[in-house]
Amino acid sequence: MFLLRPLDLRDPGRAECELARVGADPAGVAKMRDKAGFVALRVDGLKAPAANILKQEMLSVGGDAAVGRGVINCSVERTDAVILGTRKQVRALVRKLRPQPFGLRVLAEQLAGFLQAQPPGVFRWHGGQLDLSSRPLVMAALNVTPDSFSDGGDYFDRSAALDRALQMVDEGADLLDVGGESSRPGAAPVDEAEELRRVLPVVEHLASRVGVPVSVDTYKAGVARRAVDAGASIINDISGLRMDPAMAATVAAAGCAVVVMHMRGTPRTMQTDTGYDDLVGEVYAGLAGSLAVAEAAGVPRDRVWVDPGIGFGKSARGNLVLLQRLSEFAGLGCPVLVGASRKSFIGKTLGIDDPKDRVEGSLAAAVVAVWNGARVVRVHDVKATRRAVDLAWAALSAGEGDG
Ligand code: HH2
Repeated sequence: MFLLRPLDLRDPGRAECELARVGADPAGVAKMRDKAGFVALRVDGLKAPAANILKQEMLSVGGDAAVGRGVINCSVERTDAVILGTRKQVRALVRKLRPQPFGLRVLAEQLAGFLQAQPPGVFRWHGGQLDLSSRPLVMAALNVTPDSFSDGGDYFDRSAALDRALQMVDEGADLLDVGGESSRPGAAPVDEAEELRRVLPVVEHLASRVGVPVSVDTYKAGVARRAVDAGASIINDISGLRMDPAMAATVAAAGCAVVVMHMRGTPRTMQTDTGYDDLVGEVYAGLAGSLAVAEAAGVPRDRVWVDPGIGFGKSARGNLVLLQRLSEFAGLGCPVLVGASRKSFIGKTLGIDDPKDRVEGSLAAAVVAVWNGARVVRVHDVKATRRAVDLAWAALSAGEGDG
């Protein structure tokens, strides 16, 4: 009997290490590392002739591509496709597709971009930056509202909000997210004047006194503008730049960073229909649409975080699926933020009604999120989350020593 064991070589660095460990020649290691990483890529809306060429070329390099069955006799005009192969095969495909017609040159460049993409190390905006490479960031939620789903009324009083903010920074928050309107399912909108009255004094106070950036949770361009003037660095827009048509231009003009989150409908309507044909595909397409809005308004992509919007128009099972498949959102090329803390899917899964009693479930969700690529977690229980995600990060980034 031989000692036969599986290896997890999705990470090219780990692949190099394992190939070198059996004594492979360094030149061979460089050639083989891209054979270790398997890639599956979905591409939507190919013309039928393009799909035929894609399939043939992928087969010719030893991989494959799944396309709609009507492609072969051109009984469909367009099809979606799934490209299956190693990184090396996809690299060869890029070379083969570049001279081809039917839009395949564009696809070749997109594939090349995907192969080269590196996770962003530093997140910059006009006047500030955050390091994304040394640990996951903890964004502390500070709800200056009477009715937020888990802490409504706790920090509605200004001095209670300020005390809590300082406490959360002490506990390890990397940024503070101030919100003046609850977005819990069924919540009614708050008018702009009231939202400003709640949020602005807190932002002003914190921006000059805490050493961490302040973000503001709003979908209203008017609130965003005043908040940035008061010292906020990031706008956290749960509508992904869609509810207020002036938001994208406001963010571009302010030079601040922005979180674009996926939500179907509005907080008032979002839980009426939580069914999707392809949940991850639709959330991904929605976020890609938000990125296009940002780009068209002149917001550079490296100033944007994306967020699949846990709890915003999704079923409990849908939220779990989003956590499970979170790594797919890395394809958007922006750092991924996840806000699962205390949400009802945790209550439903574990049978816990009181949102404040959902700490362990929230920590598990934060760890799964970080494990699957989230660089920022938006949470209420800062101290516990800091420890949990730091441990997850330590395990993720542990080197291959003797230990
Ligand atoms: N969740 C909430 C609010 N804002 N922003 C982002 N980017 N991602 C989220 O998941 C997210 C968010 C809901 O939580 P909370 O603010 O605590 O409650 P409420 O909306 O009731 O104030």
